[in-house]
Amino acid sequence: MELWEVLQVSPIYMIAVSYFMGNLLFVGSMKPVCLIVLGMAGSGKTSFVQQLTSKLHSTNKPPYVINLDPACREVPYPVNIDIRDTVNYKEVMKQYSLGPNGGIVTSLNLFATKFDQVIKLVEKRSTNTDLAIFDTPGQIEVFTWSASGTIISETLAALFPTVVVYVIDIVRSVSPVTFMSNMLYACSILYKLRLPFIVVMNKIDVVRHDYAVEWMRDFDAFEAALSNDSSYNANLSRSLSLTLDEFYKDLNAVGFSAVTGEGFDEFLAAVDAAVVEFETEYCPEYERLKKLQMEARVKHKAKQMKKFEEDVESEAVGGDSINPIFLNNSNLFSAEDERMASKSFHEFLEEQRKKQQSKSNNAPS
Ligand SMILES: Nc1nc2c(ncn2[C@@H]2O[C@H](COP(=O)(O)OP(=O)(O)OP(=O)(O)O)[C@@H](O)[C@H]2O)c(=O)[nH]1
Ligand SMILES: [Mg+2]
Repeated sequence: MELWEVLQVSPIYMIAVSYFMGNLLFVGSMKPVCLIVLGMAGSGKTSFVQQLTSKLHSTNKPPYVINLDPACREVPYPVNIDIRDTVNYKEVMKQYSLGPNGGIVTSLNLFATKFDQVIKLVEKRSTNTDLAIFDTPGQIEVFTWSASGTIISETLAALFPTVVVYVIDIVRSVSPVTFMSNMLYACSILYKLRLPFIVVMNKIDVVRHDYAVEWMRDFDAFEAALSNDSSYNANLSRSLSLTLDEFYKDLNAVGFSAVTGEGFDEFLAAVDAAVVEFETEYCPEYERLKKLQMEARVKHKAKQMKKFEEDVESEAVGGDSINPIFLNNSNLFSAEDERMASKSFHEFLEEQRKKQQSKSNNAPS
């Protein structure tokens, strides 16, 4: 049965479940660690997932792998959940008259409405898998700046230890300006998602990543690399490098080759450290934010209740000027009865008077 058939639930149900899930506490590290693999187009995300999966299979710890790229031609690793089984990317483009990027965003949005089912499937594997790996589309902004990306990352982080793996192409980053652009993007994602972050410097079989590590540790080295370049971009990179100092300080970066598998052990060590960071820093922060959100909600409710009470009160006070009108006529039926009764009495008197008069007129003189 295809996942699309399994996932026949309404978006409202999904939102309700997500809300419920979001209110659950992450309990211990018995659950698989979720790795969200992000990176610029062609940086080697899919190859990285492939290498990681093959290594983990060979150590008898097969991961649970989810492909979130609806537009990829083929998936070169054994995939457990494939977005392409759920959403027909080409059909989405056709039916919604979208281009390739819009098609990817919409496909991911459609898939996000079914994400509670993915969570259930990952949870089912909790006992026999340590890692759940999410391969994402090449158009990085599709995941990082879309509603679906936020739903997916926040839902995962509410339930599992979740780590962002940012893959950079170390071959294409030898230019300091390109390196800086890549790092700025990484920094923006870190501050947006606020999850433990590992930078994977991929393709070290072609170019060693030592130069990048040096640039991150030593501003003078980066400055020296830029010395021959006086363009606007170079000047901007120079100033930004100082700004990114704080970001570089605690950054977990490992060299990796998705072709040879070099860097696998260092990467696993980095994941272990990231999980500790998740438990010690992210979870308390998540709880703090949740508490703040709850407090804000309670305050908002109290404010609304007060406003409601004030409205009711002002209606009652304002009613004083109106009430006398209504009070005089409060019982319209009895008032009318009284009026009718008094009218009949007058009539009665009038009749009596007339009778008396006619009697006296008829009386013999
Ligand atoms: N030499 C070398 N080539 C690599 C490595 N990783 C990936 N590649 C090559 O880089 C190209 C892009 O790799 P992919 O894995 O498709 O990259 P991706 O980030 O998934 O690409 P998109 O999903 O399109 O964004 C392919 O030709 C890979 O063979 C690596 O570690 N070393
Ligand atoms: Mg890919």
